Amino acid sequence: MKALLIVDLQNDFCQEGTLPTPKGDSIIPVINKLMSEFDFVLASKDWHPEKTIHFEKWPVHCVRETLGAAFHSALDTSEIDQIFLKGTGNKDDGYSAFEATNESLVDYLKINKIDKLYVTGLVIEYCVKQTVLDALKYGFRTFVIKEAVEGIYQREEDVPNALEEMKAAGASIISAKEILNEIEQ
Ligand code: VGL
Ligand code: ZN
Repeated sequence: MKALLIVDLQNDFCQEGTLPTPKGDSIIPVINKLMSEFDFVLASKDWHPEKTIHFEKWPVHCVRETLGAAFHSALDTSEIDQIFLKGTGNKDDGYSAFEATNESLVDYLKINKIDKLYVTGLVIEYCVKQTVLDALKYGFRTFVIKEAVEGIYQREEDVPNALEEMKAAGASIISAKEILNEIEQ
């Protein structure tokens, strides 16, 4: 089985958010188009309490139940099978979707016989990267869809470095076009 995982496509990481990715909104139509090609569509949310040590490192973002933590309104949420909430404690960062506390991502993947995980979303240097590295550690075949991930670009080289690190760990960096063609054939 194949799953599309959408990491943290929440208002605060989109262009108008408090921790914005300059081009984050541009990946949403690509993700919407990809959804119907997968057996499962999964999404993570950064879901912080109001007070957390995480906000000593970052501007306040994705406080649970606030508009900033909601999915961007352009994202088609009707296809999402399960949401994984992470960063829920007041002492953890919770970058990886595998650290979700409402539901275990690794158990969900195993129970549903998902062996291929296609990762999309925000932000590539942190949550996308940590999720991909964890997926590889657990032994899933892991793909990163290059037109469907974006970064905050604290430094220009951070995004290419993150891609390289994921690739070196065993991830396949693929194009959305390949998936759409591959499945249409
Ligand atoms: C993220 C920084 C802080 C992310 C979350 O979703 O990548 N980055 N919290
Ligand atoms: Zn966060």
